Amino acid sequence: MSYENIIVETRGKVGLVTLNRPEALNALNKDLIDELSEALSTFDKDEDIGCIVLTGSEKAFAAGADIKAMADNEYVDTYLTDFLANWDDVTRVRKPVIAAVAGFALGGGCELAMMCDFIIAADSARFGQPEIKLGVMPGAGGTQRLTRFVGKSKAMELCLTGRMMDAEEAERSGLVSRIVKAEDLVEDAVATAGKIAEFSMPIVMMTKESVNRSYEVSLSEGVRFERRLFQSMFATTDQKEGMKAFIEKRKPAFKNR
Ligand code: CO8
Repeated sequence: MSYENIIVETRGKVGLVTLNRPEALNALNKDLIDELSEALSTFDKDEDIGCIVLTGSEKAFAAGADIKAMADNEYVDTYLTDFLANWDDVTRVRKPVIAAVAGFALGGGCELAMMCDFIIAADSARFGQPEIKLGVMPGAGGTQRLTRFVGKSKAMELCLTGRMMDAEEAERSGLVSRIVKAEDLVEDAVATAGKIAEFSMPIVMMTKESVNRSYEVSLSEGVRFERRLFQSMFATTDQKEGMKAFIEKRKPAFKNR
């Protein structure tokens, strides 16, 4: 498939997807989301790819859903077509997806970043859920995921006032894993992804699955789920190799088995 709204590249074992609608600060429309879903699913199935990075431009990761494209939508049509239903396809990707965010990550852009497994922010990054200013509210997980990341008080304030927070506030409140210089963002995210891609793929995927499980179940169920997965890892060749390599003081050669 050829893409018009995203750029898709591979860097070693890393799949890199760059949102590319510069004329609209990467505002998200149906075509872009369809292309993104296709690209992510292709990388997810590709055995040579171990981790994915999703990024935007220096000015904007994404300034939200495309306001011009949805301004005239009618309720019945949005209901019948289940508008936004496939916008969270990124959460169904089984390999890790890192959001590398510079500039604006607003509305659907902030929601898209939060659907990824973790966020690395450039010092220029600005996050917010400004939908309230448009007479709507977040529609792709903003009220839910932001609350889990930063807690009720800050999520409520951000959603009710529409104010933006800068990278430092986002890091302080737990939304982003760390901040890097804007000029180093993509390189840093790709290097981080490359490091993850060197580990055993099934173990990486199970680790992601287990962390994500913590959002869905009680602590005791989550711990039980984790323990069962941990036990199952002793059925893998990579567990044998990883521990043997440690004892023999050498680098492990994982086989993804
Ligand atoms: N939709 C459409 N076009 C946009 C958007 C957008 N969200 N954001 C910016 N643009 C366009 C502008 O209209 C402008 O185009 P033109 O030159 O043709 O007028 C161009 O991008 C550049 O923008 P600005 O001139 O406004 O640039 P500034 O640097 O002055 O301002 C801002 C940057 C502050 C980011 C400003 O553009 C802005 O406030 N944008 C809107 C932000 C917003 O309200 N986002 C929320 C949208 S609603 C939403 O996301 C609902 C979520 C639904 C679920 C999504 C699931 C993933």
